[in-house]
Amino acid sequence: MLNKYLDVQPEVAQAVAEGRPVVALESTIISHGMPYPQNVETALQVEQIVRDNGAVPATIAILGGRLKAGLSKEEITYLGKTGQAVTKASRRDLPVLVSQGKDGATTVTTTMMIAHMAGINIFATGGIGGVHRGAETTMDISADLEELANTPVMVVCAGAKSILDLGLTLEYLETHGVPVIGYGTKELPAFYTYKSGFKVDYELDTPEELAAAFKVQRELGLKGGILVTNPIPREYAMDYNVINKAIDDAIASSLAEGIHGKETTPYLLAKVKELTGGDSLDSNIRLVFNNAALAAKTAAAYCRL
Ligand code: PSU
Ligand code: MN
Repeated sequence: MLNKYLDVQPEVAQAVAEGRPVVALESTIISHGMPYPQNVETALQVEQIVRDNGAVPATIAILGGRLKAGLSKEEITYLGKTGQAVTKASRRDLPVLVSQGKDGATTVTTTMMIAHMAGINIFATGGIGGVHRGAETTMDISADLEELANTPVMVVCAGAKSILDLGLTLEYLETHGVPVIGYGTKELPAFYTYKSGFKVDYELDTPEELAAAFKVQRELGLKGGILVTNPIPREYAMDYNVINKAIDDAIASSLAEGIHGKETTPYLLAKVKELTGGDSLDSNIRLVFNNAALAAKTAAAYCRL
């Protein structure tokens, strides 16, 4: 709370101090995950959905070298308009961005870190990073997994896109002791689809059950977070074969173009959207709304425990 580099918005700080529910939201999804203006519209609607479900939203970013927990509408609009020109900021980017007074859009990793510094323990997003396909040679494994292993924040997502190797991603989380929970499902959702062919560790069916598991994890003194995978509502899901063909084609073109490192995920997200003629964007927006509502209800349930 007393981190000298951290600015917590007054409404957020007050809710945290009074033990009221707060939900953290990331900003790479705004700058790198969706095009303008849908990114700004979505980010503002997500904040409203968090409020409608009983929690205070705290969108997180780095602005002018300050770690921000809670953004104004103007700050969200700035990130959305600047788009990919904002640095995508993972854990390794913080020292230089902050010391140089720069801006950064926070990934799942840095959003978890800053949320934790601000005393926020539940975070809603779309999809997490994970073990990329071909990681056995590229070693491309998202820092998001390591953060889940170490930082005590519950992350509510819609699973992970099959731009990743979902099996290896689950293995990595198991090795690091991160519980992977299916919300109302025993199967890992794959972001655009509610099916992936992979099982989750546990199915829990209510926000109260999610909150209780998180509470026990904290009280046992276990380090690390919990990953809640919340399937996209069926009416917004994409056709399994259509989306997987687009993902396979996107990966093939990333290899042909020699894309690597931090560019890989934004490249694949943009390519999939292009290949599906934009259909994937509507699904993407709907699943983020769904996750925001569940995270807010879970934050409220956690505060009642
Ligand atoms: N996956 C998605 N949508 C996203 C991201 C991942 O389906 O917006 C973003 C998140 O911010 C995530 C980051 O934390 O990409 C992971 O990037 P990398 O794979 O470079 O670690
Ligand atoms: Mn990577």
